[in-house]
Amino acid sequence: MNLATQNGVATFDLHAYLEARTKQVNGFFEQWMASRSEGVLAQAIRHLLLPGGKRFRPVLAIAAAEAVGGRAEQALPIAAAVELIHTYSLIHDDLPCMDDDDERRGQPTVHVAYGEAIAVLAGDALQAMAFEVLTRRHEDVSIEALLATAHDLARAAGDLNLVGGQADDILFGADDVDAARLESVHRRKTAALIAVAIVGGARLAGADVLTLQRLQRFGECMGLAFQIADDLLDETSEEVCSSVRVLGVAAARARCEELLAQAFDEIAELGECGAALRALAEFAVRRER
Ligand code: GRG
Repeated sequence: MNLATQNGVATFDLHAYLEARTKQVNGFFEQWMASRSEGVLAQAIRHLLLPGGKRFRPVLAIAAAEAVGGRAEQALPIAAAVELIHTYSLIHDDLPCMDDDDERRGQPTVHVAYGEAIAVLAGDALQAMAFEVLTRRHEDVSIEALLATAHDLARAAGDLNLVGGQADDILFGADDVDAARLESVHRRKTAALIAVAIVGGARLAGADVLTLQRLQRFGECMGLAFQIADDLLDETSEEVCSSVRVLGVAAARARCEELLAQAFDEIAELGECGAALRALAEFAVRRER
């Protein structure tokens, strides 16, 4: 376990954990993408996928597998698949017909660098690639767990969650959004994908049903808190579904803390094995990027 010492007390070293697991995820993508073509579409995909962002979702999948006694390698299929869906959603979200953003992670967005048509296709390809990487042959992972995880990922990415949440986000006017509708959009647009990373990682590592149910609730609370923290980082945003616009800064902060406490409660049974997941949940709420 990654332990550091603070005032003589052992604490979880999140920095070292994030660095090691992110390296593992990046190594996986580098190797996997090396086997793809060198054409414009592959370049557009690489543009956002490599070197990538925080890799928060894949690291969560790995942490969940390890929390239930499994190994990082068992979680890699869902870790990679969720990151591919996340990457596609960012490419499409930046398009002129959606948020119309020119920059992401300090770089030109994919449509600025490669044109709108290629950006749409890069997103489409990434969505299919997610299921390709998840469902190929894996050692040490049961077919039943893979099938259930593929089903969960399809639900998290489709009309019921990611795309449905995005549609409501676009369709709602400022007067339509109260606290309940805000949370419903955030649940579907952000929390569902985070939860499927966690539950998928644990399921592929062989977790029992009760643990999976707890991890699902943990993921939902943490995913919601992650989105509120994101809104707090962008305090001046006029977005219709911004927590700061709908709730105000103080209430958004309070809700974030409440969700973090609830998330901790959900995985209390994991004890020391849940140290990485707790540290990641705390990071989701207190991060500065
Ligand atoms: C276009 C189908 C479709 C969906 C778009 C995910 C999404 C829905 C839009 C992206 C914009 C956004 C603010 C989404 C909420 C989720 C979120 C906080 C994304 C940012 O995730 P990070 O912080 O990003 O993990 P990095 O860059 O670190 O990967």
